[in-house]
This record gives sequence, C-alpha cells and structure tokens, in this order.
Amino acid sequence: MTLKFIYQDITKMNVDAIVNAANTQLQGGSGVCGAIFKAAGWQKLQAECDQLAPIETGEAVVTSGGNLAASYIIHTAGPIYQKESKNASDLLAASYHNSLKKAVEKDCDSVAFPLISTGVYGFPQDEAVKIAVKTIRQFLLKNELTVYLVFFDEALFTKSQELFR
Ligand code: AR6
Repeated sequence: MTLKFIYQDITKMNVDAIVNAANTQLQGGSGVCGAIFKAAGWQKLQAECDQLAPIETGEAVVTSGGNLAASYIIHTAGPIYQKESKNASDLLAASYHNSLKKAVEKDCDSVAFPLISTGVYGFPQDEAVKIAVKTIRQFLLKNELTVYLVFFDEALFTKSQELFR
C-alpha cells in the first residue's frame, strides 16, 4: 500500500512488473519504450506485442519481461496531449488505472511506472505527476501493492518529492 518516487532508469528496476509508455500499435519506439524494448530483447518483445496490438488509448496489455529483472511488462498507450486536449487527463488516469488492474490480475506485489505521455506525447509534466499520484493513491486504498513512480529528470524528481511529501 505504498507509492514511492524514485530517480532511476526504469529498465533497472527490480520489481514484478514495469509499465511501458507505449503507442496504440504497440510498436517499439523511442524514449522509455525504446529503452525497455532494447533491455528486454527487441525482436521477441515486438513479436509478443504484435499478438496483442492494436490497443485503445488508456488501455493496458501484458507481455513477459523478456531479459528484464521484471517478470512482466504492462504496455499502456497514454494520450497524445495535443490530439486529446479535452479528454487527455481522463485518458492518462485510465492508463494508470488499467495498468494497475493488470498488475493485480498478474498477482504482482510491486510495479514501476514511468511518467506516461510526458515525453514525445507532450503532456505537461507537473499536471501528469498530479494525475499519476491521485490515480495511484486511489487504487492503493483498496489494493496491496508497492508502486514506484520513476523519474528520469532529476529536477522534476526533486520538485515532485517536495510537492507530495
Ligand atoms: N526510464 C524512466 N523514464 C524514462 C526513460 C527511462 N529509461 N527514458 C525516458 N523516460 P516517452 P510518451 C521518461 O517519450 O510521451 C515512444 O516512441 C521521459 O523522460 O518515452 O508516453 C512510444 O513508442 C518522459 O518523462 O513516452 C510512443 O510512440 C517519460 O519517460 C511514444 O513514444 C515518457 O516519455 C510515447 O510517448
């Protein structure tokens, strides 16, 4: 029943599942997605993803963790901020919520999230952190899970830690 902030490369996390900031076609890409595909084993992970694609924005699906320490990768497509401006917040919350549900379905005790949609997809970072924290805290009221929110930007990590202490 804990949410922890951590400044780390998510591919190095020793947890039951890590979440990938994917696209609806589940195609290996850049950013955190590229790092995860590379560390997990690109071809094998892409083959698993191809069986599950496409997904809706806000939906989540699960593959193996490949060569990662994590047993599972939960792939969720966050909203493209410019495209979904009206529904972007709800869709981002759905990405977190649906990923958490998948983690529980797979009996995970621990799961690590990147800041979904805050890179290529352009979601304002401070707002995205707020939505992530709110959605995760709500879920943890009823579920036993350790959740890590993984920051890749040290300044944002420090600022967010102070804000949500
Ligand atoms: N560990 C943790 N966080 C990371 C890492 C890492 N190794 N690398 C980057 N980040 P982005 P999106 C942070 O662009 O905006 C891909 O091509 C990064 O600083 O990876 O959801 C997909 O295939 C940022 O805060 O994801 C999709 O097509 C956050 O991860 C599209 O980009 C998310 O940035 C998804 O875009």
